[in-house]
Amino acid sequence: MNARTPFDTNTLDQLKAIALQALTSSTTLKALEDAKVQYIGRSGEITLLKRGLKDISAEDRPKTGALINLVSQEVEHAYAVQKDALETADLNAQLLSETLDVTMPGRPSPLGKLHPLSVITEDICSLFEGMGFTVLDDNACPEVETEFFNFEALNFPEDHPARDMQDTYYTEVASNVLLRSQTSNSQIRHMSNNKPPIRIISPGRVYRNEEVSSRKYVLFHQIEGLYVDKNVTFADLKGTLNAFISSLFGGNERPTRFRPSYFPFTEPSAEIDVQCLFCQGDGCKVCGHSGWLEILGAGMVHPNVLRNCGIDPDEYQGFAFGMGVERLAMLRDAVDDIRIFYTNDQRFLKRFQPSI
Ligand code: 2NL
Repeated sequence: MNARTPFDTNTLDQLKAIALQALTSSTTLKALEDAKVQYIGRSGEITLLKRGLKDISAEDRPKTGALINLVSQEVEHAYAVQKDALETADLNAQLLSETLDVTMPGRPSPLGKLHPLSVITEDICSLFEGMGFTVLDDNACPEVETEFFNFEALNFPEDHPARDMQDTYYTEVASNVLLRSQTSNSQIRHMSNNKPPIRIISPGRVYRNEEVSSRKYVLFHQIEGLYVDKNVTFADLKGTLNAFISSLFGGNERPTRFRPSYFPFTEPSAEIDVQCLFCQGDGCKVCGHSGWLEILGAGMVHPNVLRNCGIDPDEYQGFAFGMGVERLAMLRDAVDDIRIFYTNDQRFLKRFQPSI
């Protein structure tokens, strides 16, 4: 009996057609792998046919073997082609989903700004630095201070009204401990520890027990300045402050007016007005129709103050001055209510230019 011929070429063609169909219609790599396993995997239908060759007569084996190999190669090729196509499609889909349009505008991240009080404080300090003054580190000086550094060293008489409970915040720590009402404490400490020549600027926060209004608040910022050396005169004071005022308000020389005044810590003392920035002296609501705005207090350091700090007033003289930062910012930036500086109202803060 002839060895059986399990292969009928029609069956082989059908198997090939089914396998090719299964592979080429796979739309995912998973389906493709499943089809591969089913037909040309280790126990796949075509693989099994190859294994069956050993049962075929030696006579038919080469021909049948060649046929099966041909089919197997075709199916392998179809698998490789489809695999390549699906992998390329997957990659394209991935690239598409990860596409970045580098020309798209970025999401804006709001820029922080320095507070207007910080801006004007820096402006003022750097103007004085340009004239040889050194800015004292406000963090190095206490805001909770003793009566000695806030009043006594500054030649305030014991019964001076500024020492009164109405103006100064006293603490419950001790009867002589208070919140400083001016930054002079910083300068007193500096003068006590350093020898002339002394040229310093002391910015900082000060407290006064005021009735709150659009012009007054219970805290404000002050910048004081002090120059102690041999042969310092009132002319030096005038020259320095006139130069400062013109630089701060910009442009040409601004007319100023020095009026006699009184402070316990300076003698003689003056209050300094600048010609109104809004009406140029013609008179308006801001300057109360006087044409002048008061912006500074100043004077020659009182001999008692120098003495209190261990400096001989016969050898050294000095001038000193002080200004309210809020008041200057209100004038320069046209702000009509001091309280707005402390509310963190974004509509107000956004008026000012980004500082970084
Ligand atoms: C002000 C007016 C002033 C001073 C402050 C001062 C400091 C020392 C000695 C002498 Cl250590 N004087 N400071 C002088 C005159 C005026 O401040 O701030 N008005 C708002």
